[in-house]
Amino acid sequence: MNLIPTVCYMFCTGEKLYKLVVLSIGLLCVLQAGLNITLRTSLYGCEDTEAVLKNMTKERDEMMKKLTTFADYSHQGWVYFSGSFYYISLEKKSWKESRSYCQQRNADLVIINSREEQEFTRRFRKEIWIGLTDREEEGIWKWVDGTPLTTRFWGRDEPNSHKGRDEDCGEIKFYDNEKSWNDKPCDIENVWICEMTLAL
Ligand code: MAN
Ligand code: CA
Repeated sequence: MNLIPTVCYMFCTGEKLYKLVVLSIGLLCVLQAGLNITLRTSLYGCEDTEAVLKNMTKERDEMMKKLTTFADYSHQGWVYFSGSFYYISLEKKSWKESRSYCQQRNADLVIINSREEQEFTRRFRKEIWIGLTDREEEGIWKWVDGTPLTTRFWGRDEPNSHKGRDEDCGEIKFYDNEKSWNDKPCDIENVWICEMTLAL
């Protein structure tokens, strides 16, 4: 059998050639569509992997930052308790100066908002400045973050502005009793407790 005429018989006549071209274009279209879909899915896969990696890096960095903060504060004598770091001073200062000391260390005077925290501060068995004042408005006691009092642990007959004195700052005084807070003139020097709340 002569090959060239046979092939020509199959494809070279006008109508058959036309069919072949149409068929080839059709096939190419299907192939391209397939390729498109495959490429798209694998590319989306890549984007996903990239996002996951980015997220993991972010989480790692945040964790490292927390660990470093933890190590730094512990190293400088701060004590961790229930989500916060606390610092009890060795020296004595006025309420305002005590507060500045804390603020310079990314903290503030302690804000007591639970019985556990009250117990924690009381156990130092000292007269201690806490983050409580009615300096802005006499008789309206507020925490240093501006929140009003919810849990109160005033001592008996406190706050009393004793003998008409201006007692606008809060301290722990009667530490043998759960009701241990007292109002006292802000210029008196006390030890103090700073609190740095960790955003965990
Ligand atoms: C001292 C001061 C006062 C307090 C009384 C309570 O005078 O600490 O602030 O109210 O003691 O006895
Ligand atoms: Ca008082």
